[in-house]
Amino acid sequence: MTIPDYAEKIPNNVGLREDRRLQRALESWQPNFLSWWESMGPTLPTRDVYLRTAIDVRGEGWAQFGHVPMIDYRWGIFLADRNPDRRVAFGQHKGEAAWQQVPGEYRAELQRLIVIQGDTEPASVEQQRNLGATAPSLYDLRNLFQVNVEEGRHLWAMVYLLHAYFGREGREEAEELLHRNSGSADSPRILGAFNEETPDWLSFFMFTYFTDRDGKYQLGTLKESAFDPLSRTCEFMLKEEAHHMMVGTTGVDRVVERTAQVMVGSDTDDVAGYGVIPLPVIQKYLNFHYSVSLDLFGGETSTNVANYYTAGLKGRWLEERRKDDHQLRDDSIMVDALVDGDISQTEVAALTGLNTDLRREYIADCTGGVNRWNRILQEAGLPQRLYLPHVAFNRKVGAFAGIEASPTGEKLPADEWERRKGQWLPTDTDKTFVRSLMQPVHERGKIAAWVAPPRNGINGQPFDYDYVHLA
Ligand code: BYC
Repeated sequence: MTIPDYAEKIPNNVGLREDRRLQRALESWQPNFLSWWESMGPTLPTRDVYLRTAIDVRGEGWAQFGHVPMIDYRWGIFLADRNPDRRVAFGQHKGEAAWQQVPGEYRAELQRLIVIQGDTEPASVEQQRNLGATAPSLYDLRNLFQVNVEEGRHLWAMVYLLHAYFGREGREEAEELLHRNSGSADSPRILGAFNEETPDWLSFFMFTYFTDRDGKYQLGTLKESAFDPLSRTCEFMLKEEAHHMMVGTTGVDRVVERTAQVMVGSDTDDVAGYGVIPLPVIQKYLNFHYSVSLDLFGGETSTNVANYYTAGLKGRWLEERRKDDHQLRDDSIMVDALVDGDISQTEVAALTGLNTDLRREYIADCTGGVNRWNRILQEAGLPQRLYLPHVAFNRKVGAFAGIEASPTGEKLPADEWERRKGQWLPTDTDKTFVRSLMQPVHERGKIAAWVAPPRNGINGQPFDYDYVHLA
């Protein structure tokens, strides 16, 4: 079961060959996926790319590297190994054997969770489709494409579940995943952040830091699911996701590092004229991507999430390490709220506050990135620091959706927000400036002037390796 079969049209470790109906259904979805990839995937023509392909689900040697034309990438279906003794770790079914099939009473909710997760994967490929044309180096270009093919594989992961466990409705949802498009007026992607543009590489690094990190946390909670195939799928996706996070973390590191170098070298904060991105602009991009990613966790209180938890569909981050009864019927939690119109907190049942619980885990993780970027500034001898804006800043979902707040958490009247928002969020001028720096560097071993080179190459290769052959 665990060794993927690469002789198959669809590489997989789920024994697809033994289930002809399912195999035929997925094989008829495959050309639709490929035509979606051709029309909505990366636009820069390439001959081949140095890509990682999953070949096993276990241990160190789970992937192999090699130059492959992207369209020939072996998108496959890989689930982590099954633990035959696995038990449900939380909710009303705690202690029962994990489910190998979808219980009828939870069909609609599970399908909805899988569709929402599945919808984000192709959305991000669509958002990033034009970035190849302005890549700062071949190393970065290769990382972009690696992220893209793996998001494509994550779509396959969700489509497999829809086809295998949700019958005709599941197959219809799988088609819809290819028909909705990021930013489309008629049929947009489901969640807000996935309809925003990723027009430049600073946005890409911020997206892979902040928005992919939401993916890490949501996949972490679905990995706890009582529905074992979903759990095993997410477990393997998280392995691939670590690279996406590395691209974001080190991408922002390298932007901050380069800006700091020029600030020190030219003895000024006003470095736009030197062809690097000023710290206040980096902060505005951070503010934007962080706040739209906070929205992805849903409302501070949600009966949906309480039901998902009680039913065993979606757990908490690191559920099994939590020291409580894993049912939470009598527990409470403080959540962010508007109290008498003021930004404050209120106590609610722990179950309805689970989106807040997950968002807090995420925020703590994001703090790690900011500390890291501030260390770069500190080591350069600079007094400036980056920060995470307040949770009420620029929110469109949840308790603070109806108000405006500054990055330090003061509630603002609408007219003051309108007047001052350009200090905190990227303005058209900022975006035009950042875009003006995005001149492609597609030459081996060279890099754009606004970003520092990486400390390490990919898979032990040097920075000046021929990571991508353009067409
Ligand atoms: N935009 O009850 P509430 C990733 C809707 S990223 C628009 O608080 P709930 C990736 C909500 O659907 C991870 N609508 O929500 C990253 C609900 O609608 P209905 C993706 C939103 O259900 C980078 C209503 O508002 N995975 O993998 O508790 C690259 C009330 O909301 C938004 C998942 O999200 C929004 N931002 O929580 C590639 C996991 N937020 O029912 C990939 C699956 C909420 O009233 N999804 N709404 O029509 C879930 O767990 C939950 O559905 C959510 C929302 C956390 C998204």
